[in-house]
Amino acid sequence: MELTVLNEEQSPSTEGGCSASACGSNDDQLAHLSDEIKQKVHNHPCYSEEAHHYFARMHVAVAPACNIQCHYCNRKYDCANESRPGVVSELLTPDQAVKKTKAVAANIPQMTVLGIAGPGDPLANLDRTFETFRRLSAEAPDIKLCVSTNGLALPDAVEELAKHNIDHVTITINTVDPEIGAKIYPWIYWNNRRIRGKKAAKILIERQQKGLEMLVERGILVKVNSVMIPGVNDDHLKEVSRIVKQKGAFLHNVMPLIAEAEHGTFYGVMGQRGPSNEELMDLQDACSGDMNMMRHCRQCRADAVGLLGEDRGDEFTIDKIEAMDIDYDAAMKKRAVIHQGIEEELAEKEKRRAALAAVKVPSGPAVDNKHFRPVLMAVATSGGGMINQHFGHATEFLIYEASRDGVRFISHRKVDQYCIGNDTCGEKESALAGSIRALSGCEVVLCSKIGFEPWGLLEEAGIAPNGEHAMEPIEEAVMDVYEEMIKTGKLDEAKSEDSQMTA
Ligand code: CLF
Ligand code: SF4
Repeated sequence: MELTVLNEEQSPSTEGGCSASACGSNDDQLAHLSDEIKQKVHNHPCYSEEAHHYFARMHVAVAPACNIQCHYCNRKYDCANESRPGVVSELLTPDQAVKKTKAVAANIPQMTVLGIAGPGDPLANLDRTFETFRRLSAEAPDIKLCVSTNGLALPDAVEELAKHNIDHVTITINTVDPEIGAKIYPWIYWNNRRIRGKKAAKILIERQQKGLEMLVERGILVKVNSVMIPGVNDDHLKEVSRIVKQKGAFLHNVMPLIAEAEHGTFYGVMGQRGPSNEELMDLQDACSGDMNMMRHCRQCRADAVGLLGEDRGDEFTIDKIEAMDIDYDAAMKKRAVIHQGIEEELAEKEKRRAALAAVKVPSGPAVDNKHFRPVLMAVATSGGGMINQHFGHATEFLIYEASRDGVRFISHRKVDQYCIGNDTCGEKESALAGSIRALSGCEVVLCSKIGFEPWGLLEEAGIAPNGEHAMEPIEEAVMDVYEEMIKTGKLDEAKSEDSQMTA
């Protein structure tokens, strides 16, 4: 079937707790989907949390103009609906974009998705966006095409999107209430007029909802992005989640507002704050009863290249691409072999996971009927679903929660890399202190290796460094450590300390 509204079989469990799919967990995340939808998402790094460890995406910045104004955006920078604010991307012509896509696909065979996400709104730049898509769907048919939009021009573009086999569309929907919308969007440019206030927000909301319905009718997968703006739309986003799920959206990505005065945005200058890690996590949990949540978004640049969280854009500047001679037919053959290898690895991983799940961990007379609190663990990884990165080389940590129900992916936290060689750990004190602060709430950090100095500082901060699971699959290692904590009574102790504190 084409995707319409998720039916009972497909939809994530809503029976309280934390269903695998609803939480973006690794636990057989795709199992509840039809084969056709699995085919669409299994190698899309944004639509599948599992896939983002293995498959890469790239963006081409072909779309400079925008048709609305968001209070968290400064037009000098990329569209903040998908991108981290304050970032400027290299603008390309459609021809350069096609060359760049083929060059990246040939050199990074794990790249499966080409997205257009700015630097303005792709659908406010219809000619440039569709020329790029038209050419790529003909010349590079093994690449999935993806687009992200504010939705204002979407209803008029749906037919053309469907024609080019664009299976993945993101709409940024921050509200379904014009009162709230007027606090986020000062104006829209619509039918050759600038419209302001509630009237503008009402039109934008109607166009977004209509676009969503039209895409779903045509079987196109829709991801909804929402920027969480404390005090403006945070309480309202659960309602947004409910409505877009009801209309058939596949995934909801609640992103934190990033507002800094130096970005020159209205919110930045006015001192509007973004949410804390905890506030974001709580809202994602609250929304997850209603739909699949994305928790691994990295708010990429409009010219990002590589695995989510890494940026290899410097290897593919226009000068460098012009000097490359790409035989795309040969590249497609090589890509197919590599993709097949990854699929086989994923199938193996799935089997191991099923075997692990069958042995309900941990169990036995010593632990049965006892409550053990969940534990957050940070993981340093450079991809492949493995613990394979030195603590000091990490620019981000993936955060997992281990509990007796299993392991679930929670979020990622960015840090400054402080170690540039094996002997330099600890030299840049402030970056190290920043990393430790970023890991607050975590009790363990798993990495392939760690220096003496950070080891001591982490321990002082109450975070246990662990290098014993180097080169092991993440979820298995996280569960092993959790089991060990139970066996050695660490969770008992913490529990009794907690109860003493509350007594
Ligand atoms: Fe790009 Fe967006 Fe397509 Fe992904 S990104 S257009 S859906 S291919 Fe992904 Fe980047 Fe988050 Fe976007 S991590 S910002 S959600
Ligand atoms: Fe900026 Fe994107 Fe909003 Fe346009 S849609 S104003 S580019 S954040």
